[in-house]
Amino acid sequence: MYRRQFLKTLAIGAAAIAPSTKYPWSNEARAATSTIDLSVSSRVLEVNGKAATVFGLGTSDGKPGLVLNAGDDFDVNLLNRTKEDTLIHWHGLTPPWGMDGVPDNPAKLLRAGENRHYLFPVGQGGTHWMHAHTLQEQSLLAAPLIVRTADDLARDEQEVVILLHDFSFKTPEELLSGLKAAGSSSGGGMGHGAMTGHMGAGMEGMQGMNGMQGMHGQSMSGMSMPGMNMPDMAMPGMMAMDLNDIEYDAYLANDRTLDDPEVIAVEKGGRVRLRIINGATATAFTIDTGTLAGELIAVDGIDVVPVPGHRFPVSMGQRLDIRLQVPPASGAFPILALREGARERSGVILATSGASISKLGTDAADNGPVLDLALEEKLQAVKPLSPRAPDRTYALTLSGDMASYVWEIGSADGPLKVVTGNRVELAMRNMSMMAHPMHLHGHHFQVVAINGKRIDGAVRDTVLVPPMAQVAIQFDAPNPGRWPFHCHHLYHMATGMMSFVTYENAL
Ligand SMILES: [Cu+2]
Repeated sequence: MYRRQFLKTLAIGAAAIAPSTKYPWSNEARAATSTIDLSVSSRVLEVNGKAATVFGLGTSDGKPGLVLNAGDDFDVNLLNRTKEDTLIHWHGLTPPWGMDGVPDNPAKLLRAGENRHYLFPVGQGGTHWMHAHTLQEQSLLAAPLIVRTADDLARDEQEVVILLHDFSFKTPEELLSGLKAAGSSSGGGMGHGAMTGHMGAGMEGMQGMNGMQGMHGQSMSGMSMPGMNMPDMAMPGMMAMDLNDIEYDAYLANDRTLDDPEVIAVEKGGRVRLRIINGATATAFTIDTGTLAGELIAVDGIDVVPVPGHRFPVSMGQRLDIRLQVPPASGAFPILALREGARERSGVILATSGASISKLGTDAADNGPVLDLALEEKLQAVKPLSPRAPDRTYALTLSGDMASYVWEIGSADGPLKVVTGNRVELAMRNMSMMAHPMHLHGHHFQVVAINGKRIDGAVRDTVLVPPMAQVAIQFDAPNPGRWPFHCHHLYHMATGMMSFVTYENAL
């Protein structure tokens, strides 16, 4: 194929481009005829010129992540090569409950040196990922899990996988205790952590979003303005929309900062499919494709009716597949991830042969946009759920006590119980000042309402519920278990924003 020949024979201008060979995620998927060895290991990474010991997660040949073919088995032997107990969750796949990877639910942690075999259908294709469901996620225990369809393989399109992360030289335990201490000393939540998300910062981000309306027609209509649509919450001191809990030391794209970004060789006039994974634990981003026109074709690995644009929000746990057309002339095309409500950014550079690449700083001139539901409202699943009245509906309230840094999912309808074959609706209302990307394990759901308006939205596995917003999702229940339903902000989850959907017929 032309694409493959191009990739093999590409002559790189010696000094202009240093192509990365570190990320072989664009290699051919291996035939799933035998068990794949996948190891959790320890590795040393250089961040901001300093050495950092982090986790690695990859195959025995040293390659990070997994690339599989849709319809094959997920036939994996997971080996813990570290000195710590750990376990891996397959985010986006729908394994049987026993193989889901949340410690003691029900599987035990994998001890040092121990290995465990996983075997289940990998399902339809998509951009997925895998990560520890523990604080180890902060120490980069995460990797892409790409499942390609036959159509993906036949398409003349270059695949570029981008795994985003937030990085700190502090341990996750230190970060968590810092959040709790700052919360309890602030007497009401103002100023806990490194609060960069006061309304001022938020408003700048919103103006940024305003400015992009012309580009892809997003409106501010879906923006939930904290405090403004809740007149009975007249608390002037609480006008802070808390965007970022933690000031990180770096924001990484494929393990690198924009001071030394990955440069990915692309073909003049070629087509690129970005597979973007927000593996950050506590940071939302907006993807900015710069001068290249983008087309969003899938969210959380599941196809949507394409949406053109240059900027696309991606919260923690979520994935975006964006198709790009590279122009026929040579050039360098940064694909940036803008930190929400702040100036930091990360990203990679796509570059054709002969392109000169100018240095990009890690800080932008303006704050990144504040994430809202404007895009979510427009998304339409290519294959929606069949229309059906839910058998069970649960009204859920997302809330938090910033002072003690305790987060909660409350249900007005009791514990989340379902029976195999049910259609279930979860109607969430966020009564806190932080956004919560809500993730359901073991299932894909469809977004069916936003702020009270019914939609035939995206099918996905993680949906953002901004402050004071309401989002309802529906899913069918074919997969017995006690399935985690939680916020994908690691520290919200660790401090209580975790619940379970339990199949009462099967446990
Ligand atoms: Cu949260």
